[in-house]
Amino acid sequence: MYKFEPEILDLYLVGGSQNVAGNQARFLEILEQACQLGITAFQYREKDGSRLNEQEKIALGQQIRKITQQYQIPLIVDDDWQLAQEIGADGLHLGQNDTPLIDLLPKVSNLILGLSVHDQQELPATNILNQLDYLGVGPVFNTDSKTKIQSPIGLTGLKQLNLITNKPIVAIGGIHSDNARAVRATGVAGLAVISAIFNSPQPEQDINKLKES
Ligand code: 3NM
Repeated sequence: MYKFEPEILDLYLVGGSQNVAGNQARFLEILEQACQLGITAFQYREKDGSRLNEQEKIALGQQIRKITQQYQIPLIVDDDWQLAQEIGADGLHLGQNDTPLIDLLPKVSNLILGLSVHDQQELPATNILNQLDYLGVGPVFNTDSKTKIQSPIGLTGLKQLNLITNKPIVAIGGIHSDNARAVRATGVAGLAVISAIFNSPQPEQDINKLKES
């Protein structure tokens, strides 16, 4: 079990079987390669077109857990606190429309906790904010990886949000090796990506570029 450190946000990979057209073997292969090449956290996000049922999610989650444990990478589960506990994950990431954190707190107090925020209006009240370890902020740019996406906040919006909160921020949405440096220049703690790694024809090169940005 990991204690939260902002450094784990540095290069935060997000994904689920839907990001590789349901090919679980390919998914695990890319995850393992990314762990070897130095991602600093992984978020298991089975959503947006996922075809897995609960049992299949648990089975895939257990395989993910083995890989992340082997490489000592913190594993965070999106949205589903029961899945997070079932597979022994290190953290839980919640969206604005997921179960309210106030109701969940007693069940997830052992986990690293993150919340997705689009703009200042979505920042939670201080009593909730105090329970969170980090914020996921986006989409910074346009992205095809998420349905029901809000309008991009751009680098200016990201920088502003980073200035008004003291929580570490991981930026997300349309981040690739060619714009990573500009995103880091806003002062955020790290970058979260799906397609930049899962859809990359040259993952090794792209992961190195994302890390060095
Ligand atoms: N959340 P890609 S954007 C999962 O804005 C997710 O909260 C977002 O995928 C948010 O790196 C997004 O391929 C998709 O653009 C990120």
